[in-house]
Amino acid sequence: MGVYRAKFPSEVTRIREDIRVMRIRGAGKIARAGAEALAIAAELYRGDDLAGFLKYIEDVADYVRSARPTAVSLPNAISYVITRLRRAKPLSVSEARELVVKAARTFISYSLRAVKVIGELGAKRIENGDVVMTHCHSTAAVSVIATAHRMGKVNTVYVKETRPRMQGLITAKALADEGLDVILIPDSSTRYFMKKVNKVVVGADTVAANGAVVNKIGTSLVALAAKEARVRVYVAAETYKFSPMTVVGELVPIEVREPAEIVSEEWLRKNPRVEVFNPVFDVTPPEYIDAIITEKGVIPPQAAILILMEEYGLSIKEIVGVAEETELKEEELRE
Ligand code: RUB
Repeated sequence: MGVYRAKFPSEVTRIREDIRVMRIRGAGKIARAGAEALAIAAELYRGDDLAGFLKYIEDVADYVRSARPTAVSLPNAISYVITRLRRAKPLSVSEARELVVKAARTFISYSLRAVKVIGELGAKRIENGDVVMTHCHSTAAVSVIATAHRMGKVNTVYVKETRPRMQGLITAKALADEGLDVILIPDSSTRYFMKKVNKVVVGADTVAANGAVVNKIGTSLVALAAKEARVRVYVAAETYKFSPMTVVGELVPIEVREPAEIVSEEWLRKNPRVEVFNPVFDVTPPEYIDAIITEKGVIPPQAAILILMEEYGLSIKEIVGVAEETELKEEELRE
């Protein structure tokens, strides 16, 4: 990445670094920060060579997109801006710059509005007196819980601490500030507390075409415990968290972070025979999810493909065509 760094304004490299080291975190926030980085890069571009500008913006896009691998919201936000620029075929740098800035700002305000709408739609699924459990820190999930609280439906929320980065503390503070009674619990107590809970509300980094949800590691265990206890599981996710690549069978890459998030480097040095593995997201299959709350409506996870068809203008024929082609290729490979 050193090659890139010299080329881009420090404001852009700072945003990418903030995403990488998780000073900016959560799928919605990193998507908005990615779009903002493109707008800043466009605004700070000096020169009047259109081809040079277009190449530069594509390079910034690649650079920012690679900050973290799992949340599809980041590449989707970048694509939102870049496809609008490509489609418009601008004739000058100033026109191209304006297109980038406008598309980025449109994405950001859409995203912020979506979180609010999700709060309102999700709160309708919460019943009076519900006790909620949540995991990690999701702005969309907090929006649902806080809105339901303002409507007088929820008072108590169990918040998992979410090791190793303890994002549960951010959620606990946000919901306590909203006036909820917050009980912060260790991750390992999920099943123990599930019997006191009526609803689980979590966020998503990526929703696959089959309705599987990729979210903070441990989400799938919450869903498993909820299923056993017959507790409903809701996922709050804006539509730009749905992954178009999964339509053609691409797997969602799961980020693995440094061992130092789990144990100190000193401890590792003293115990050289111990290996640490720190995957930070997991996949919850659609069967464990009751509904996905999007800004466009509340859908069963199996309807995720419909969101993708609408978002990307794919027809059933195209999707089936792609699936058939993939199967054919696999058969060819087997022969
Ligand atoms: C954050 C996380 C959140 C989703 C949704 O992981 O898993 O549940 O990103 O968040 P990390 P939001 O802390 O590793 O980024 O609803 O805010 O988009």
